[in-house]
Amino acid sequence: MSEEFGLFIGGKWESPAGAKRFVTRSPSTGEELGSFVAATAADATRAIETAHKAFESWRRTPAPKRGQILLRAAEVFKARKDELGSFVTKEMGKILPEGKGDVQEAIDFVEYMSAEGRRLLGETVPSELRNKYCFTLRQPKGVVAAITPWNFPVAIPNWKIAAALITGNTVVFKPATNTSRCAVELTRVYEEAGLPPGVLNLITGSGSVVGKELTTHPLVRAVSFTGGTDTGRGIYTEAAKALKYVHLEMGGKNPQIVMEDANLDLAVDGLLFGAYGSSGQRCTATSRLLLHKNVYDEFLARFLKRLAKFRVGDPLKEGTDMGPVSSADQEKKILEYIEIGKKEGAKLLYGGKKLTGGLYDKGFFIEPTLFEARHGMRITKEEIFGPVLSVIKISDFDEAVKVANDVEYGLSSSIYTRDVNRSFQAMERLEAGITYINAPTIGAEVQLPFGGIKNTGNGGREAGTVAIEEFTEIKTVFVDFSDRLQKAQIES
Ligand code: UN1
Repeated sequence: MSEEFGLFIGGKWESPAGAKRFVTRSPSTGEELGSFVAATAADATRAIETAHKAFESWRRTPAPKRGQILLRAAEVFKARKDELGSFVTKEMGKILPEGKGDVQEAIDFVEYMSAEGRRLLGETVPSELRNKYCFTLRQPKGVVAAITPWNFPVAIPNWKIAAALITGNTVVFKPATNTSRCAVELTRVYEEAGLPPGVLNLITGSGSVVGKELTTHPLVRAVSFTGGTDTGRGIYTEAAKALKYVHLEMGGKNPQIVMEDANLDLAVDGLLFGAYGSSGQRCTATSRLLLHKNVYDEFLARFLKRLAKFRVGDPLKEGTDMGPVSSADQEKKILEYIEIGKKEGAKLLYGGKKLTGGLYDKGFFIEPTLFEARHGMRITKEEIFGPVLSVIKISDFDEAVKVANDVEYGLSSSIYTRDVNRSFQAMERLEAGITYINAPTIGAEVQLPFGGIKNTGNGGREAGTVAIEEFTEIKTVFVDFSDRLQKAQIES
């Protein structure tokens, strides 16, 4: 029997009597990691109302004081980093160094946001009239729904939660079901840090049951979502009817361009990490290699040599390069895409199979896969979200940019070249929220904005100081100390 966990509402862990439950399991071993409440719409309503009650007092808590609580949370995350990192690895399968990296990204961001409590900058601008001041304030929106994915089960919820909390919002947190244990542990960190009751509430369970409540309830003022494009589109449409602010972070089809003058070994290292890190299950994962014809054979020879030594296995074991994919559903979808690739005539250069035998039989292990493809095939345009990379031959820089941009997404992008002019041209011309020069498509840092264009998002950014914008309203204030009626636009 798995350990049972409840919902966290109003500062209390509760297990509603007769609640339906579900378990999460390790995608490498099948081991159960906990039993969780499948929240109902009524539970979601209760969490929203509780967050709303807590809002008045939390918004009036001075932002630097809110920051102190976040700083304590960062300390607890630090103290529990190894343990939480191993929960990430156990529950979604990325290798332990990446599991710990997930937690480190949360620590970095929570620390960073704690200091924002002493800024929350507005603008002071001159008035056109005498004896009058004009400035702006940042104010919280109210109750925020954070709907988060399983691929970064600690970092991504924290991007939303810490930014929402520092700005004075209260939160209802709805994590992906298959990383509910990470979500419980994360919530406990804030509880231990002394966050007042009701300020952060956790509801576990499926999006189809509680999602509607979170996107339509009038007390929810903002919805911040990271996940699949179809779900995001649904949320956006639903929430629009209630005029809610929605922030969406969705798919990617991120290219790594390798030009003829690139440092090839560096580009090989970057590609291994970008394409197969977290088993390709990052929104920022490299899924297309756009390789210049002059170095095509040489680069692939070096890459394939490295792939032959790539170790897929137990993600908790030191030395493993890649763990399983996160679930049976993921495995099915990825294997289907591999079949699609073969049917559309892409040539399998490496991998392509589900791994079996020994420990592989207990989990969802797929070989790192490399297709030689033509631009336009489905595998070169649709997000696979797995360890499947397509290489496309390109003749020159213009073609590389054209192919890179000819997809519906625009999250991350990368170019390997030693030509400084080309690097700057790439920065300008690649249609993506993020461009790396001589580095892989993954590895964003929290003090910079994160997000994408086209169908990756709806215009907002997470992380960096722009994260503050996501969760605040701007109040414009005019202070007239002339003691008479002054008429803007009319008086001179
Ligand atoms: C994601 O895949 O949704 O840049 C987030 C990176 C990580 C964050 C990825 N720091 O790959």
